[in-house]
Amino acid sequence: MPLPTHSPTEHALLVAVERPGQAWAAADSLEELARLVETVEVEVVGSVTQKLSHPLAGTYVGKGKLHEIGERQESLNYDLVVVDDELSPAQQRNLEKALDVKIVDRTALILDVFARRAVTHEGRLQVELAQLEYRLPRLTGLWTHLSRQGVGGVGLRGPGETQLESDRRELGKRIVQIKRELGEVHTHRQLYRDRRKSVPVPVVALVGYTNAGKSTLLNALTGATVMAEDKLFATLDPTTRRTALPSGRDLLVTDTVGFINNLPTLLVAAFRATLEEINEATVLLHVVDVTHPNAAEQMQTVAEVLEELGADDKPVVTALNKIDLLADGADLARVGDPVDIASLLARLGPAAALASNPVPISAQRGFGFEALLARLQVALEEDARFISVRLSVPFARTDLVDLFHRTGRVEQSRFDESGTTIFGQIPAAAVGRFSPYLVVLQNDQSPAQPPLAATTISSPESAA
Ligand SMILES: Nc1nc2c(ncn2[C@@H]2O[C@H](COP(=O)(O)OP(=O)(O)OP(=O)(O)O)[C@@H](O)[C@H]2O)c(=O)[nH]1
Ligand SMILES: [Mg+2]
Repeated sequence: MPLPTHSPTEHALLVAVERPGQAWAAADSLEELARLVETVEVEVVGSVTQKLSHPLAGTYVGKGKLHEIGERQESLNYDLVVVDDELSPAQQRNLEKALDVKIVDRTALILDVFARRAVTHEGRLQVELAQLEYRLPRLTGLWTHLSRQGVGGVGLRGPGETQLESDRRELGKRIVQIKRELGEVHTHRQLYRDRRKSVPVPVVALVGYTNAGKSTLLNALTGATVMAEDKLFATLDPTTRRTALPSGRDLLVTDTVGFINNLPTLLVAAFRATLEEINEATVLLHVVDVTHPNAAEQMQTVAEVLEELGADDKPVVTALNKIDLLADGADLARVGDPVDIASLLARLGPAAALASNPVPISAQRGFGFEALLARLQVALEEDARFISVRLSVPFARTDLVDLFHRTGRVEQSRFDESGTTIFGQIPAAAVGRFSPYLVVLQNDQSPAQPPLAATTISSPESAA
């Protein structure tokens, strides 16, 4: 007899707190949460939101709302409640107690989606690491749950040790073991990258919100066969393939994991090695689904994650993707016209400012690739061109000093009561980021003469 392939579907009620001034409207965030829930084959039966200045420390939502959620159980018959935030262990425990139903928070849900998607050894280890780190502070809840059901414990404890202590110890041991294994995988990957660097081929990393079309673009540009699907987090593992620039020069393109609003910090930490691919790239190719109703919020999220990764100093080319969906019929060229770039950008509102070097494309239909590659070539050439500059910043802008250290080559630096002065070289493409504190000294790559009197000079290290 064939086994049933589907377990009976679980039903979920979604819960969110709407707070003033949040980047994502609660309704939009809930819509995305619903897609994530469907990804793990759970059916959404309803949603509840509450306007609060901030979620309550005890039970996330207020008493009245809690009551409402409880009452809905009868009509909606949900099996679990999914909360659109990361809950503290206490919030989760209190909610579980008050509602007597399984509570899943946004972080656990995203971890679950990742766990389903992970295929490679490294991907699996990284997800497991994030899951264990998530569980560790929440072990108390697990234990009381188990003790309620009267399972676990017997014969498993060491002498004088509670179940909780031994569970913690086991988790801790597994975390150490995974970190060691990951360390080995990462060393291997670093070796591979170093070997790649010995032949200086420029690397472009595809970045962007999940489902924006990164893998579709990689496949179309390089003939790769990475799985591209209408699914959140279709890609978890990085893939690098070769293509050619209009000049004939080789170019490596790397596809990697997409971003999402409220990307759990634990995941970013666990995937740091994978995300390193982004930091190692010369230029970032930000793929935006410009047809998505939340394209602007998605761009903002991508900008925030890039900042968190310390990759916000890279030159960016923005691919405004999926424009075929805006061109009813075959008239792609018109949507991609220079005049219409303005209307594409207008869809993004203030987030249009984040779209540096915008190029309209359709990854699926192969439209706009020529312009895209030409723009990438310019960005790569600009990045390779360093110019000599003097930067003088007040102390309030030490962020620019950091940026200089990250993007450029510091030759000399000094500081006095008015701030910091740096002499050195930065990529021509980065000049705009330092305005209005920058003076261009020399427009070529030859090293600048030391322009400071020796007595006022300190080494970059001692000035930092
Ligand atoms: N209409 C249209 N659909 C596209 C285009 N590019 C990608 N898609 C679709 O968008 C969905 C997501 O594409 P992917 O390439 O998997 O997106 P991704 O950015 O790699 O997503 P993750 O790996 O989840 O981060 C797929 O269903 C693609 O077919 C496009 O230019 N036009
Ligand atoms: Mg992908």
